[in-house]
Amino acid sequence: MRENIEGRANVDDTPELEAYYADLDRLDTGALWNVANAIEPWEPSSASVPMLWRYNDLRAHVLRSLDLVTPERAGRRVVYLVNPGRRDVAAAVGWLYTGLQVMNPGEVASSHRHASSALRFIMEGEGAYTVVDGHKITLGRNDFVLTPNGTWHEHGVGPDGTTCIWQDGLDIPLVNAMEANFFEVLPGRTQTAAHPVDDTSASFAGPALRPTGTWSKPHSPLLKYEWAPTYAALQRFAATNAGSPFDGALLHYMNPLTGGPVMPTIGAAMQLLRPGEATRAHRHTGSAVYQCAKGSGHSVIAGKRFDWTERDIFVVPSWAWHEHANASASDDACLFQFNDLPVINSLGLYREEERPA
Ligand code: 1HN
Repeated sequence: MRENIEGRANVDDTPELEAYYADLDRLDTGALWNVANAIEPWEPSSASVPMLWRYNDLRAHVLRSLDLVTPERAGRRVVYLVNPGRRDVAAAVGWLYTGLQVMNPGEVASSHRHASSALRFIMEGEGAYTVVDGHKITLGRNDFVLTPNGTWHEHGVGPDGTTCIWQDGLDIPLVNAMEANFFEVLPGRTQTAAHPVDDTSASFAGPALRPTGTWSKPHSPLLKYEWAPTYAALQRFAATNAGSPFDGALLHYMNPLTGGPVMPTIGAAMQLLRPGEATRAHRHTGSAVYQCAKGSGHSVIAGKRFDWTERDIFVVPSWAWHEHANASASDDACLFQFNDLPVINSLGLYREEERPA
């Protein structure tokens, strides 16, 4: 029985209509009323399912790849996370890709650039670095680094370092959906460092101070957001502000020149849940990939509970109800996230609701 709702398609099949549809199909056309309800849903209905990947389950398999492939042969040694509803586009959620990359001391993953934007969040190991458009950036635990759209980038671990694992985040599925992706390999494999090490941090990570000069690129000139100042800022914020009932104390990583997101297509944030803090549920358009950077707790996503601890990765699909809770009564818990909110916002598609009590 079809419900007869005014303004929604409600046409019964008759032999005449069946014949008509067959004729339209032969002309590579179709009757809108047969698909209108599907292509114009009442509200977003994500193909992505809420997921959590336990680091404890993944880590050994990530390390196994060290003996199986080289960065030379594989390009990047990465185990990527597949959402069962988004396998066809290699997304972890929505139009966002994520994976775990591993490198041994002394290895280099050669330079390339692409139209998709990327980020890294450092999970373990010492001595990792990334070179972005000639800027060499040293990477430590819980540091967040950008390799924006079109920038040459290579990674490595110094000979005195240890095996390093980091999370990659990219908008590859989105850029492919837009049929706008390009990929190039740098002749000669590696860039020559054109600037002092960590110079973008020296220039742009000051306390709300910026150097003279202009910057015309659409991404943040600050390429690395270090953990220590991020955590210190979160602690100060959490001690003096109520924060959000839905997110606790959440700070957005920002382009220091605009106050806006770090890249045009990917936003990122770090949130702190105070000891014992449990947030209220809300839902909004836009997808997010989370990594627990500190502590432990759980999130309820679309009615399903996911317990997380340090380094676990989970996803919140667009328009899914979600709430977070810190498991500890004495320690704070921190969640890193990257999301597609810059795209959602710039297209005027942001919508948010709190769950009725
Ligand atoms: C990429 O460039 C990296 O630079 C990692 O480390 C993962 C996945 C898809 C496409 C490009 C990297 C990637 C990627």
